[in-house]
Amino acid sequence: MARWRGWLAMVLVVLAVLSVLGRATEEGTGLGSSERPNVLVLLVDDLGYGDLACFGRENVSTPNVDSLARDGTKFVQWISAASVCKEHTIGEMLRTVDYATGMSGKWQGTAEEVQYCMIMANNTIVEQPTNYDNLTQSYVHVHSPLFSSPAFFNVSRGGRFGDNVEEMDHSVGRILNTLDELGIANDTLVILTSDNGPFAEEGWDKAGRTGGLKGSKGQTYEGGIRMPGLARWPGRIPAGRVSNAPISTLDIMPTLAELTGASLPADRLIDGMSILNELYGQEDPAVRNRTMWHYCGHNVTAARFGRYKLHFATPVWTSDARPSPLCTECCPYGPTNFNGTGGSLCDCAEENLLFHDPPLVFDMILDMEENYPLSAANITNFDQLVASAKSALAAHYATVQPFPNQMLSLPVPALVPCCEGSWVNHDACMCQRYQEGHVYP
Ligand SMILES: [Ca+2]
Repeated sequence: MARWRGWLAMVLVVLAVLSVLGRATEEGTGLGSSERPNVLVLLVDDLGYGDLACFGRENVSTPNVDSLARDGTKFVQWISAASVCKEHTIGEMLRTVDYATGMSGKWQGTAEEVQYCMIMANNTIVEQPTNYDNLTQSYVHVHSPLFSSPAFFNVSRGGRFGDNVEEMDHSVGRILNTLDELGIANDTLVILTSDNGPFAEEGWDKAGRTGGLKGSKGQTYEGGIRMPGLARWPGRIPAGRVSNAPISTLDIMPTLAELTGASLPADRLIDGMSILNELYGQEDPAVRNRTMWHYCGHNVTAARFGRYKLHFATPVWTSDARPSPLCTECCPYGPTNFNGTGGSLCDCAEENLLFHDPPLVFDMILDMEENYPLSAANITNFDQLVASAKSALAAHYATVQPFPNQMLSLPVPALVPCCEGSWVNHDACMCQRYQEGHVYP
């Protein structure tokens, strides 16, 4: 069978991927007997570190995702690129080495911005606004507003969020089953992770869980940035292994570049690094001793230095003194927002941050909950560690330039994706034109 070599990124697990996979397999790309794998990246939206059974959640059932841990490697220190969502350009890179690439995902607005929501097939909007009633499986999971299809409504023991996680897991199962049916499971690297931690300010019933990690979405405490990380490539990635190497979602691109022979973009600095050795089960000192910068807005508020993590600034949590608080370690700013609706994340404005000099330092091997700040009394190299971090941060800042945040200026009609024409004419931004089997540009 002609082997399909492709990369798929999904903002959410979505069944439309399956038809892309099937077509691509039939057509093939004619790359001969290369060892390069198919690549499937599953990026779940707002799934917390503690939301999968294989990461310790007891009141949801996730057998399909758990199979990735059983048949592949589970990374317990997989760090998101940011504490809120972001974008990828991996598909463009892999096209340069003859991969057929595709993406299924979503552009999501709030409930009040429903027309911003759309379904895309490759670069084509095929439905706008999204009709949630028509979504058979898992498209919008596990992000609020937590729609469930009837088969998954009220089935989990983890509430509405648990229902969403189980429906997402079901979709992952269908994708993995299709890889089996097509006979390409052994030739396919599957990576599953999340983009950021739980949206705690939406309340306990709507948000995921961090598995005991501090903080949540929007924060550079581990609860906002540490994600479940799973990678499976039968015969290549060790099965049943648990890795505590510090991995970044930003590593996916350089890793795939090394794996496929693609060239990384040369016009910019690449923050990630290849983790191929770690995927193959070999400890890589460069990965283990790495530096990672954790941004909040335009500023680095925390950094990973090998096994240590330093906080230069932490959010000032808003206290909610009610007997049943909406959330803890969170920022639903002001008493008027303690009405059960939540909505605000901790932001990065100076007045809402507490600055630390020397920084708070935690040992991420011994204290991943970030409860016990270290000092010179605990570790002999404390002063040297802090000095090195400050020096490295200054060098890092010298390589970046502030860029206007386009999200703050939305909605700008020219920037809002629209079925036909421009957002200036809202009526033009409505369509339902998905056809099964059609290849969209
Ligand atoms: Ca997200």
